[in-house]
Amino acid sequence: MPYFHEVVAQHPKMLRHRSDLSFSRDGAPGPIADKWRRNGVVLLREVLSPEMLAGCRQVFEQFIETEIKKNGDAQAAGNDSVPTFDEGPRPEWENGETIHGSWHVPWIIRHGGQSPTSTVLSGLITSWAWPVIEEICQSKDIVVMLGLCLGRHNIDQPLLVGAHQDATAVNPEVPLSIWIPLQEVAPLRDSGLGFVVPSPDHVLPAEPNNDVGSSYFMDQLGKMWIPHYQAGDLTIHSKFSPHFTTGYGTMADRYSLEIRLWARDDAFLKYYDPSIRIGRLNGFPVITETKCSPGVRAHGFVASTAVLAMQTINTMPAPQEIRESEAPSPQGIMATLRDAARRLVPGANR
Ligand SMILES: O=C(O)CCC(=O)C(=O)O
Ligand SMILES: [Fe+2]
Repeated sequence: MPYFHEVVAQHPKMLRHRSDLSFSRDGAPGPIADKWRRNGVVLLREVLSPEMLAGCRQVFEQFIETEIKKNGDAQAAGNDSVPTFDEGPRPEWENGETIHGSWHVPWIIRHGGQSPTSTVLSGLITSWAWPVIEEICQSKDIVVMLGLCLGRHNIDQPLLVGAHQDATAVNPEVPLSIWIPLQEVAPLRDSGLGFVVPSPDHVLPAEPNNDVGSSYFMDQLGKMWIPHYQAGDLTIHSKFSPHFTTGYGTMADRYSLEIRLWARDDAFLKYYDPSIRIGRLNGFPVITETKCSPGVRAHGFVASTAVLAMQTINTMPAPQEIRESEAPSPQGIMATLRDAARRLVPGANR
C-alpha cells in the first residue's frame, strides 16, 4: 500500500487551486449551496479572524500541554482559573496522546477559563459563512449537535493512503461537517484534509475501520483535491464526501475543529443533548435554545458559549436584509438580545 506523500509527489495536480469550489464573502449563498450539493465540499475563505484563531490555537495547545500530556510542571499549573463542573478528558488519554495526537468533544477543551469552540462558534454565527450554512441547511433554525463535534490535535505522521465518509465514520444521518483549522494548513507541511470531488451520493463499501480502502483511493486519483487553508478558511463536507487526513511525516502540530449542525428536526432530537440552537430575530442570528441534561457535564460550556455568542452578535452591523430605514439602533440590537435571552428562560412568555 503506498504512502500518501509518495502519491502526492507523483500526482501534484491534487494540490491545484480549485476556484470553482472556493468562495469568499462576495459569493451569493444560493449558488455556493448548489455547488456544495453537487460536489460534496466547498471551501469558504476568510470566514474567521486569524488573530482570534491564533488565540484559540494557543488555548487548545495549553489544554493539551497541561491536561493531556501531564508533563510535570505544566500539570501543576492546573487548568481553569474559573471553576467548572464540566467533564474532564476521557480515560483513553490517561497516558497522554498517541503519535497522531488526540481528539476531544468541545466542552473538554478549555484552559484559563477559555474555550476555543465557544469562541469559534460565536465567530461563525456572526460571519459571512452563516447565511451560506443556512442556505445549505435550507433553514434559519439550526442546531449545533455538540456531542458530534470534535476538536483535534493532529501530529503530522507519514500515512498510508485511504479515505472515509462521515456517514460511516461519524454518523449515518448528520448531513454535513464543517472543518475549521485554527491555523494555516499548507499541503506538504501540515496535516490537513483532502477530498474526492465530486462526491458520490451514497455510502461506499468500507472496511471494519470505516476506511474505503487503498484501491478506491488509487482509482480516484484524478478526482482528488487537497486545499491549502489560510487561517480563517474552512471547508464544509457532506456525509457522503470521501475525504482523508493528509500526512507527510513532518511532525508539525495542527489544531482543528469539526462542527456538526443541521436544520432543527425532530428526527435528530437524540443528538440534541448537549446542543445550541441558533435562529434569527429581527434578522440577527440569536441563540434561541440550549440543551444540556443534568447528567451531561457540559453545562458550563453550553452556558458560556451562549453568553459569548450573544455578546459577539451585539457587535454585529445590521443584517443586510434589513433596509437602512428599518435598521435597529444599538438599543434595538440590545432589545433583540434581551428578547432572545427571555426566550431561553424556561417558562418565559413567548
Ligand atoms: O481532522 C482530521 O484529520 C479529520 C477530520 C474529519 O475527518 C472530519 O472533519 O470529518
Ligand atoms: Fe471525516
